[in-house]
Amino acid sequence: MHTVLGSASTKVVIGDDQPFCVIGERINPTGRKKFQEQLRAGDLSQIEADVAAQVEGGAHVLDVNMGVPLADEVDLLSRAVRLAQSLTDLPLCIDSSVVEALDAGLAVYQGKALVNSVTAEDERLDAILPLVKRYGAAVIALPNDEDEIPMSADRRLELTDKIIDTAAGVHGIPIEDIVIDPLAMPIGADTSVVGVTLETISKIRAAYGVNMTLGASNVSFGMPGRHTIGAAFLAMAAKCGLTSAIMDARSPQIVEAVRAADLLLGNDAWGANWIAAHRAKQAAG
Ligand code: THG
Repeated sequence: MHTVLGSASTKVVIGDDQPFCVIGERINPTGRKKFQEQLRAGDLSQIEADVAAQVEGGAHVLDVNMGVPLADEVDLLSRAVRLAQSLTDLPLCIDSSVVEALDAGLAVYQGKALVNSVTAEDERLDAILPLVKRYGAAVIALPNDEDEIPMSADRRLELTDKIIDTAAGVHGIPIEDIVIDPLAMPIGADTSVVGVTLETISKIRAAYGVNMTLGASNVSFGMPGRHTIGAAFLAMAAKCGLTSAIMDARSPQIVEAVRAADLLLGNDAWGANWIAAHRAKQAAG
């Protein structure tokens, strides 16, 4: 199953026979006080450095999130999408919980975007899926509903079923344009939560074969050695069937972990990508 994203000039394919897709998480003010203040003042200039660092780090897609308290997210997100597209040919993942902001971002986007995200809540499905369909985008969907973030893989599977029925069956969105987020939680809060995520990935892969992505940084939140944890997690998740992650593309440790996972899982014929990346690193000194 291939999810094809695009900018005006570049296509990116997510799939289990493709290199693991790195979605750079960095154009996001969460936890960044200075960036938040700049955005509140209408200054988007930090985005230039964030785009450059993630392209340099090997991102395939860039997530753009302008969730700043007390700011006009509709205006910020549409400006950020235009700015990011003027700086890079990589496709974008438009990340907001505000429906009007998603709409504004999609309206100015050139190409086929990834919408981040919808949940299994009826109200969210009704509001967001028509946008996805109208703009011909792909969408990330999270299997939680108004009642709960389920802590069992089987309940997440039931909600995935509801999402796919609604998106594909009711709204006519091609199943390959539905990317499920199996929900990654902090290991520091409860050491059983990542096992549930891995089980969810395996079960969704077996039942639907759809592409999946998740917020990889969630797993290591609050722990020391975040990148080591992220690297180990992503390699395991790739083996279970995860085909993409929203992750810190500036971290060589986690980016190299997914490139190594490609090689080890047979998604890097002759190790060509692995060896080319090694040579490029040597050449760069
Ligand atoms: N699933 C989906 N989308 C998502 C998430 C998810 N989008 C948002 C988030 N989770 C993924 N993006 C980020 C972005 C930044 C950080 C984590 C996840 C992060 N920021 C540092 C922090 O808060 O410590 C900021 C560090 C700094 O000061 O620079 O960790 O799960 N579908």
